[in-house]
Amino acid sequence: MAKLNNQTGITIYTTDYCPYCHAAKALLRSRGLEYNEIDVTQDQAKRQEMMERSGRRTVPQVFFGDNHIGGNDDLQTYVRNVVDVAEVEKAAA
Ligand SMILES: N[C@@H](CCC(=O)N[C@@H](CS)C(=O)NCC(=O)O)C(=O)O
Repeated sequence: MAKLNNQTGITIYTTDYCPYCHAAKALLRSRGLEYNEIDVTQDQAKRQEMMERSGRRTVPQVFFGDNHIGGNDDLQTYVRNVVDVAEVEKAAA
């Protein structure tokens, strides 16, 4: 499994006043991961782009490169699993 800190080009589609968006961004920041935020609150074209790329209508939607991770709940699970694998590998080394 890929190491989290090797992931590049993180994109997160968000809107204002969205607690799940804030939670997802806080998690990325807590891991030292930079991201490109696309605020679709007033931007219908970008919202359409998000829906086409993800097949979903809710925000946030997170991509690592072109790889669709999902919403905040998916991101939380993904990050936890990657970190767990890294820790297991370290312990086993
Ligand atoms: N389980 C989703 C929940 C996302 C969610 O409900 N987002 C709200 C905004 S905070 C939303 O997009 N609501 C609009 C809708 O449901 O169409 C996640 O973890 O990302």
